[in-house]
Amino acid sequence: MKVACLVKQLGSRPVGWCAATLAFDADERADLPRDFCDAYEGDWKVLPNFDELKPKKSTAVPGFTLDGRTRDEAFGLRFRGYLRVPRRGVYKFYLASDDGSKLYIGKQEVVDNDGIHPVMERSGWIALGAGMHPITVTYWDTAGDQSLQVSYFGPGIAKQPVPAAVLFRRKR
Ligand SMILES: [Ca+2]
Repeated sequence: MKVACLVKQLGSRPVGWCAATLAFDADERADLPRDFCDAYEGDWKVLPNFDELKPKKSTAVPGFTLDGRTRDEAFGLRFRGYLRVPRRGVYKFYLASDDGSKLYIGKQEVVDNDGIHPVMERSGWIALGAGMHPITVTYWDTAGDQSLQVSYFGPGIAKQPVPAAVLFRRKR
């Protein structure tokens, strides 16, 4: 596979392949995920399983920001939507967070930056087909400072924060 060779040349371990592209018709698409960000409250030591928790609030924040949180300590956020990538290729995703965070494309965990720590960046690679891919970012903070930045790098895309303009939801 060409893409696998590229990853090998880059000297990084690929975390998985996501060749399947979720195709949306243009009229099935809406720009802003209205329930893009679910906010939770709890005093955890690692990222919780948000599937087992009831969110306190769901909001349509513009991208991966902490604006949807309900308080400044002992809280968690889960962002879920679809990411549009323009070209087939290998993409690198970065999470810089205080405290912990993870990023998934589909069910594939691409970046694991969990743990209690000051702002720290970790990254991971994944091969993506052009089009829409389900993206999930989970984040939590126990105390003190809090921050989250989700960035990516790929064919024709210099490393930059993932902009809200490439995030979508399906119309219901
Ligand atoms: Ca903190």
